[in-house]
Amino acid sequence: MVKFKFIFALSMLCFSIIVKAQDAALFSDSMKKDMCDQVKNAAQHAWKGYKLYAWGADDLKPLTKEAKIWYKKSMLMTPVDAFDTFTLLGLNAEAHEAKQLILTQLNFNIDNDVQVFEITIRLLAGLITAYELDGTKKFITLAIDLADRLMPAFNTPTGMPYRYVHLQTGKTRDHINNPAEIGTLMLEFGKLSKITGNKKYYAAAKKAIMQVYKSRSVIDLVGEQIDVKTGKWVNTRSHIGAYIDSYYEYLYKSWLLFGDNDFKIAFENHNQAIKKNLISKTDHGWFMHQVDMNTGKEIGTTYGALEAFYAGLCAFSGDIETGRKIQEANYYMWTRFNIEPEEFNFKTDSVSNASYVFRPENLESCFYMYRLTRQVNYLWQGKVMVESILDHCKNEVGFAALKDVQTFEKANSMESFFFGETLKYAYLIFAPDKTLDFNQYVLTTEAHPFKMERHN
Ligand code: DMJ
Repeated sequence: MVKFKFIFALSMLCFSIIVKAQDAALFSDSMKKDMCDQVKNAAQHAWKGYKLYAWGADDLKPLTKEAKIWYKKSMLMTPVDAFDTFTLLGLNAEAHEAKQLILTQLNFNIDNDVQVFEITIRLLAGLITAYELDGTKKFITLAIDLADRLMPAFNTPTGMPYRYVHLQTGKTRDHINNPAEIGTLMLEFGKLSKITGNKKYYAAAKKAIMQVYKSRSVIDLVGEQIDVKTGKWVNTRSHIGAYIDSYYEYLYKSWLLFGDNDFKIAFENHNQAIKKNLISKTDHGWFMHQVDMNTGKEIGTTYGALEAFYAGLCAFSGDIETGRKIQEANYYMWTRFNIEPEEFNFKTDSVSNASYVFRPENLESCFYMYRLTRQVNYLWQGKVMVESILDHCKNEVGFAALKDVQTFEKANSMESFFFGETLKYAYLIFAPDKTLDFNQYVLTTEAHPFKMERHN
């Protein structure tokens, strides 16, 4: 037993020396270029599969080689999410094909109710960025038409939107909404006001996100679900994961994009409360847990792929040290289970949801950490994460999500955010800074870059 312990300790020591040496090792320009090329090849491979088996649909189902359509008619989720990624990656032929498809086939006159949040972050954002990058007027005409069809969702007593709205009739449904789906409209609707000069979009989205802020608890946290008719919380679980995450992200980024101080004040109050109430410090880095929004009492120790975004946001908003500790936990989560699982319990070290659906947040934080610190260990982290996705998710027609990261069993899904976000961050980690200049662009929650307004 003593001998075993000695061998174990020795091998751990060797392992940590190798990791430290790797951290310090030079990551040469040709290695960066190789990573960029790998990502470009992956984007081309996935697009080829979409073209062959799902042309004109929302997504490709990579295992059955079928088209997936979200609603009654395709809204071209994949081409719209992918267009700016192709442009940034210099994949001009692919960008051209996506553009032609959008300009000739996209039409929002669909007899269906749609989820306001998903349609906004993928389509409205994608079209706005396409317009800013490419200048073709039809992109913004489509964006305005879509936004006008979504606007009835905001007609509630509180100004916080319903979750669903019918694209033809404006009929709404689902009055129990959540901070992420309410708040993560601000960049898109606000930007549309700036582009068109019509203030109604900014006003509606600001009223909605600020209403969530006004509903915060005495300890400056928000819960998981709120009734948009009454303004009452119906679920007081507080955390930085699903249903809340990008509400915080949009407060900070809305301040950056529009220079409106109300967003800054709100973000800073929340950010302090998050750091005070939600961080669990462990030997593997700092994870984030769940509490009751009113008392701050811990009610869960689940962490996962979505939560990983906060390291980047934290560093980007000025606190690099906390970002660093959380990214350490993010990377632990990734390497502990081959590829990060959707959720695991960081206290018991056990997986509670083993899927990997191409979530980009860990790569996103790695990108911010590298850009902000220039520390080469983030390039090594990026390499490990990106290569594990490319190796284990690839099939003959594209890339498939994983049902179980522990067995690498594949799932029949290739989400449009694989193009919009995952491949984009994978590329940006290694690409020259000028590919995306922090001082000129703010990335939306779906990683669509919006040009910054000049504000005083
Ligand atoms: C994306 O649609 C967005 O990043 C959203 O904020 C969260 N979910 C997915 C990616 O995980």
